[in-house]
Amino acid sequence: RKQQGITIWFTGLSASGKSTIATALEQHLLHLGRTAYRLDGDNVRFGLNKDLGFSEKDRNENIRRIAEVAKLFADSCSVAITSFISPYRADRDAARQLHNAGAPGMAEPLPFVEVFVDVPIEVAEQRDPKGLYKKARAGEIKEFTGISAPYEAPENPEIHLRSDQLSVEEAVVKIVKYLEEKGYL
Ligand code: GGZ
Repeated sequence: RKQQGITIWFTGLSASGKSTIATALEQHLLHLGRTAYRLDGDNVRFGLNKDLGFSEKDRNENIRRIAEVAKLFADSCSVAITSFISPYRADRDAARQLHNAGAPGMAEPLPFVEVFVDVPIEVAEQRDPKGLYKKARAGEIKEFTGISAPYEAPENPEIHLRSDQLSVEEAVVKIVKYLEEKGYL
């Protein structure tokens, strides 16, 4: 049976734990024998999207391109795992719509699973692994999500993780269970 491709779309604040959980999920899927590929700031913002910054317009374009790339991976039967703040609901909904429309010439939509990595801003700010919240508070970084730029929380994500109340392993198990129940794995 040909495996079905799928996009797993993480969203959440800086330092919410998106990348940690996404990396652990990718490892888990690879061990299961699935082809999985993670798109994140390190492999997208320094390459394909190196012309983009953090204005609202640039973030819209960042997410639009990432959605297109994720769809291509999903269309190739891979599990595309995206790990970006993706703060605007409309951008995430457009990514979902793109997957719902399916591949060109294909009737089937590509499954799209939105994973909200939810932590209170106070927790993210306390973690501050790169000192970015501190810089944002000091006005050294403009338009920083949660401080001086908006984060529009998902209203109806497929999966809602309180990452400060779950271990990374528990978060992965929750996602994998959902994927199994849906018959995506
Ligand atoms: C938010 C910023 C900003 C501003 C730099 N706002 O914790 P990080 O460092 O590793 O993750 C953040 C990353 C956000 O990039 P995304 O492509 O995920 O953002 S979006 O989806 O909104 O386009 C943070 C760093 O880049 N960073 N400046 N102003 N995060």
